[in-house]
Amino acid sequence: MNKVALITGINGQDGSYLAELLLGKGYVVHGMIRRASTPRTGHIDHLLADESLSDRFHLHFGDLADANSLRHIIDKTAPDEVYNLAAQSHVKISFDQPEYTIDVTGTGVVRLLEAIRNHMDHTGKEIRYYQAGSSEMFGSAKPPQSEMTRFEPRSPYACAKVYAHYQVINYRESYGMHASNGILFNHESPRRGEEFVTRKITRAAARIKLGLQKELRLGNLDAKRDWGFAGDYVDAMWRMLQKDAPGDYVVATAISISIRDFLEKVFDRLDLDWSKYVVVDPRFFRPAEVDYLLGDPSKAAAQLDWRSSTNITELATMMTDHDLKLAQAEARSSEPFTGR
Ligand code: NAP
Ligand code: F7E
Repeated sequence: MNKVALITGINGQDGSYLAELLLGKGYVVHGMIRRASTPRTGHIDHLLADESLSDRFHLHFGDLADANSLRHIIDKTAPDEVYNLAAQSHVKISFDQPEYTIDVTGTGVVRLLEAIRNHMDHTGKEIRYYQAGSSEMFGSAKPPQSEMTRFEPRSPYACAKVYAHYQVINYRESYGMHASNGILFNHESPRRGEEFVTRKITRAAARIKLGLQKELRLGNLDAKRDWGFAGDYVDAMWRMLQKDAPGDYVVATAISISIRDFLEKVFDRLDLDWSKYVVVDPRFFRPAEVDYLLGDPSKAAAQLDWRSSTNITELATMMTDHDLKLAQAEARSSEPFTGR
């Protein structure tokens, strides 16, 4: 029998990589998406178009803000594993929309856990749960940060993730659920949303190279992040749910560099000097900043046999080369029509 997984946020960066991973392992994969006026399935269109997957890949409309939809999807799909990747995931936007962020990213987790608990009570079936926790929860805690480090959150997003983290532990301890928290440090890819800093940089640098853009406006260049490749990180999520016992795991590369250093890697790849194009714009500063994140993934290495396989230079190159191709296509499509 194929295992059945439900992924919330399946059309996001991580959801699309996780869907590929699980389908490759023979799972039946159900994904939850929100209705949008313009379809947002770009990252999973190749899976939807693959006829060989038509009996193993299904989408359902639902929302973490809507408990009924969650109950309905859990009852209908009866999954063995639930990966909760959905969230309002942008830290700066969480300052503009704190209540909404807390409702979706925090309370939404309880709605989903209740739907799972209810299904388990009625059917006797075990459902394993993965929660997409974040290094943002560490906030201003001194690096390196591990599972033993105290959370010092610095944004509504981070506070909502801390709340969700403890609810997962609460469901584990109160109801014996196999519920695990991944504490994932920043992970990026060519599928990263364009409003996150790495992708904003690779998109802009490639467009600058081809004369499609003149400058790049950014906020704080001094913050340091431990950036890995999303394709590596979804494998750690899966490994957590294959363990006999649930747990909490830091997933990181153990290398941290600044935005400034990342800029240099990307612009160097394109033979450009970043300092000629970057403008620091206070509009992109945050009310409170997280200065320095550096993960200690020793527990994941020892207990999950997981390791990051893509270093930051390889990641910057992968994203820059991808975005250069996008910019080349854009340049071609904006060439004046010659009639030939
Ligand atoms: P992402 O690309 O922003 O994807 C988030 C997904 O959540 C999207 O599919 C989005 O759907 C969906 N979503 C948003 N609000 C929803 C709602 N109310 N109900 C249902 N779905 C909703 O994020 P990601 O980078 O893949 O990250 C996945 C998860 O890991 C998130 O929970 C994030 O907070 C967490 N995380 C990410 C990182 C990272 O570095 N990437 C690190 C640590 C933790 P739409 O397309 O409709 O908006
Ligand atoms: O910012 C600085 C910004 O938005 C990184 C999410 O996936 O990872 C992500 O959150 C740093 C910050 O990621 C700009 O101030 C400078 O210090 O790419 P980001 P994030 O805030 O670390 C964590 C682990 C998550 O869980 C989140 O879901 O870059 N920065 N200038 C900028 N950031 C942005 N977005 N835009 C700028 O122009």
